[in-house]
Amino acid sequence: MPQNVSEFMLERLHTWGVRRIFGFPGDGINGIIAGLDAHQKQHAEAGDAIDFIQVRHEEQAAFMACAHAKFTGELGVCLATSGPGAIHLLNGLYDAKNDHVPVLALTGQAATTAMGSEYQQEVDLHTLFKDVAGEYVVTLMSPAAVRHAVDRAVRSALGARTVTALIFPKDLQEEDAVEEPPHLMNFNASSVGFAAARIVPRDADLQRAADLLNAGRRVAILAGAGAFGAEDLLEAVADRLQAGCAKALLGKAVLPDDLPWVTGTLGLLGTLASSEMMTACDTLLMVGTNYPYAQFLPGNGKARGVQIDVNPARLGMRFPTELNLQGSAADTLEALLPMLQQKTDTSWRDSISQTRAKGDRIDATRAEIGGIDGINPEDLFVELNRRLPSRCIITADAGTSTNWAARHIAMRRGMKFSLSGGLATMGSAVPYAIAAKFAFPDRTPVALTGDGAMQMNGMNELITLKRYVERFADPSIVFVVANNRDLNQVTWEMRIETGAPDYPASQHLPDVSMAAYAKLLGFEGIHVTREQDLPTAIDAAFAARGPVVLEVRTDPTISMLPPHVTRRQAKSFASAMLKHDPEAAPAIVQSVKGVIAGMFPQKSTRTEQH
Ligand SMILES: Cc1ncc(C[n+]2csc(CCOP(=O)(O)OP(=O)(O)O)c2C)c(N)n1
Ligand SMILES: [Mg+2]
Repeated sequence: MPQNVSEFMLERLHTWGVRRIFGFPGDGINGIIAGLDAHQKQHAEAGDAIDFIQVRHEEQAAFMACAHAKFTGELGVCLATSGPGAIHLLNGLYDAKNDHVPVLALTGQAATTAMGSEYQQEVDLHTLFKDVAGEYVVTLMSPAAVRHAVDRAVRSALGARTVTALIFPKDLQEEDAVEEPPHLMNFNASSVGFAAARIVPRDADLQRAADLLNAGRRVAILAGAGAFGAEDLLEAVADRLQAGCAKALLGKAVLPDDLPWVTGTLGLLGTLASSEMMTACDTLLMVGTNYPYAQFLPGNGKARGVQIDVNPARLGMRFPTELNLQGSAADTLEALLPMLQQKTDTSWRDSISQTRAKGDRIDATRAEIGGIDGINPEDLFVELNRRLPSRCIITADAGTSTNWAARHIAMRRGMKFSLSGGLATMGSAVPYAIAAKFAFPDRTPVALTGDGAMQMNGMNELITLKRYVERFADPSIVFVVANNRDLNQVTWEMRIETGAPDYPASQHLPDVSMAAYAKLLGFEGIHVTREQDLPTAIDAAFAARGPVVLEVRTDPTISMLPPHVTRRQAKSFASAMLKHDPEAAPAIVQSVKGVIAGMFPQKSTRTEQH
């Protein structure tokens, strides 16, 4: 029996190497869902079929596809029905687009016989996806077009590192496939496969970059997610230049933080060492980063700069770099390295490690400030950092968890870290962690998230995990929920950026116990309300042989002020407090303690455990 369009499309994806699709059914994709069943039966003996992971909400399928792409480097694929299902995908697709990872969205559509009649669940999906999947979106109208459309959608997503979309009208899904389009006019003969180019600047441009970097006395590097795959070369270049290196948040796992010249993250969520390095450097080398906050880079005219990025559009955007080199990170650094002279003066790196030590002492001191209305979240993250299992995969949600993770979670070799970077959408940490578990079943994903994100959709997605948990020989996966009864990140942003007081109607959240909810699902739920219980609770969470929700009652009055607050931010904050912020009294007390800790960091009294 010939394959139908759906079966052929899935077989073609299989040939491309796709082995997992995240999705949710609907009658707009009945043909594709039935095709999945047929595909799996056909591949049962070989045991290599495409797996279908059923989520609770299509947005989560898109987040999982995005996370799969981020953590594995492969194409992520998600599937949703026409109309509402396709619309639900959007946020997760933008997450992938904005962070430049390859994701293919497959959706249904009204039948070709009904299209254009405002039919049930008919939405102009081609237009809807035109922006997010602008690189390639097509509504299939003929079985003979399926082969080239699939090939092009996959290749375009991989090549341009972006989102593409294939829209399948209902009736088309069940038509007989045309596996070999005829060798005739109006048909195509497409193929599978893609080899990414080695993109390296011309020698003369590399030499100019090397001259500029060789001339620098205090070189700072900023590395982003574009530097993944170039880790060793980055380290070699940094050593040659005796440079310090800060990391954009998405590139946090590019270099381990135990190297003394790695300063961690940069900016409002960054470290003192990164901030001071950017202020004091005379040369900046940016590698694979689209870091948006130009104000945290060296001041105009304060440093000379070189940038390396595979995408010309991202060059010379945030900082007036003298040399903007188009190139893939590893290939370009490899070509640059022999042109760099070995610097011998260690004083710049020495000053960086001194500032690092000072920043660490400030952070440790701040973490020891007792919470008023719950545990100090910094304490939670410091304790967590000491206990993270090796090779764990960390995901963080939009919210204060990302702040604390950025500053307090130190990357060790072999760990992975990601989050919704460019879009910074809430609700991504839980699906990211679940997708990480599917991709790396022998590792422990650790989702760092807030009560708001859990209430938004994290709770629902735990149900997805419940369905699949039995599959994993090692089912360890930990969800750390900072329950502060508040949309705290925004509460602080309003205070610091806008000078607006806390507005409970919009900012406060009902107190819902995520630990109790975890137990309802049959998972382990640990609820910590006293800071002295943190170490044992965290150890118990990582020792568990199954999913754990570690809910920590944290204090919403601990300020998000970074160790390097600007006067303007401090002023906005003070004016918010004067505008009768309902949390004013405790928030002021906590912030003053934080500032004092910044001025007089003491040696931590806690003993290092790991
Ligand atoms: C989908 C979406 N809606 C709104 C926001 C704005 N936002 C960013 S962080 C945040 C608060 C998150 O609250 P919670 O998850 O409780 O974490 P907390 O900051 O309290 O630790 C909000 C509303 C966003 N980033 N994404
Ligand atoms: Mg919260």
